[in-house]
Amino acid sequence: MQRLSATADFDAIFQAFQEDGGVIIKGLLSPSEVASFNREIQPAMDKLYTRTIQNDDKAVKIMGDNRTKRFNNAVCESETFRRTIIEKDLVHKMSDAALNQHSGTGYWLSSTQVIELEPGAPAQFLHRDQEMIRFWNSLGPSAPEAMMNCFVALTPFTEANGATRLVLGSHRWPKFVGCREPGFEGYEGVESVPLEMDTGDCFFMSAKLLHGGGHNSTTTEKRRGLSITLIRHDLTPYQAYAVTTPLDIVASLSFRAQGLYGFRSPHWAEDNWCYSSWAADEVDVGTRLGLPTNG
Ligand code: AKG
Repeated sequence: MQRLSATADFDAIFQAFQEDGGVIIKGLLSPSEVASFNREIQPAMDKLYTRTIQNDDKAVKIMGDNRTKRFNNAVCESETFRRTIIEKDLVHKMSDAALNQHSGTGYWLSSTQVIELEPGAPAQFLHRDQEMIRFWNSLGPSAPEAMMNCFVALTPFTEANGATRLVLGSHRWPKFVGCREPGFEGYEGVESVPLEMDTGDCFFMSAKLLHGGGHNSTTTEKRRGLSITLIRHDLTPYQAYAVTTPLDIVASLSFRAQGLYGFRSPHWAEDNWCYSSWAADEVDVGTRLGLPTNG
């Protein structure tokens, strides 16, 4: 995977993403942004439920056991997230380039998930993020991108502490078979490499690339990452943020971030007189709710 700076030529960044199925952006978050985000979410991380699925083999392979913590509500807990992280222009430029072709209805959030692997956490099974939309794999490698993951390292990512495993070139395999499909035999034995990153780096990943959380083989280190998954607006997100996010939090977000959370209706760029999906009585959702149009 290429490692580029956030200020590198955008076309070079996007070309690397398309060719390799992902690109690492060095230092997308500054050390102070990472430190304040980690501090702001820590009380919620400390209160996270203890998972009770450790005896269910299939669920463990998918979600991890009680040493894998998943936290979905950064928008409510973190001012740094609301003001800075969700406003990174590169995230929006990449989303626009990857997800806004063909229909032009834009993109919204599928999820924002902090994933912390505690010492001993088992490796996750290899999967493609687009398997969440079950038929997308059947469209093959040349299909438009359904989703894109911006995976930010909130601690160092090392092979030992469970850096995400990547199967290089798997976004171009001639046939994609989903783990829920009949006849799926798993990817055991497929060669993968660790996505080693410094704190603050971000991996922009195609939803066609096979990957999975690694095994944290250390006895003391926690590996923490923030997965921001964006999805074409035509598709249904993983997390129902439009149902669960309080309006006072939404009102504090920029217009563009309100849209990410489902509180704005997409505009069709070329014929915006047309009916839009996700509307409220044919008007913009945010207008109907009386949300402020923050810059
Ligand atoms: C997932 O939960 O779907 C992931 O791919 C997580 C990857 C990781 O934690 O490294």
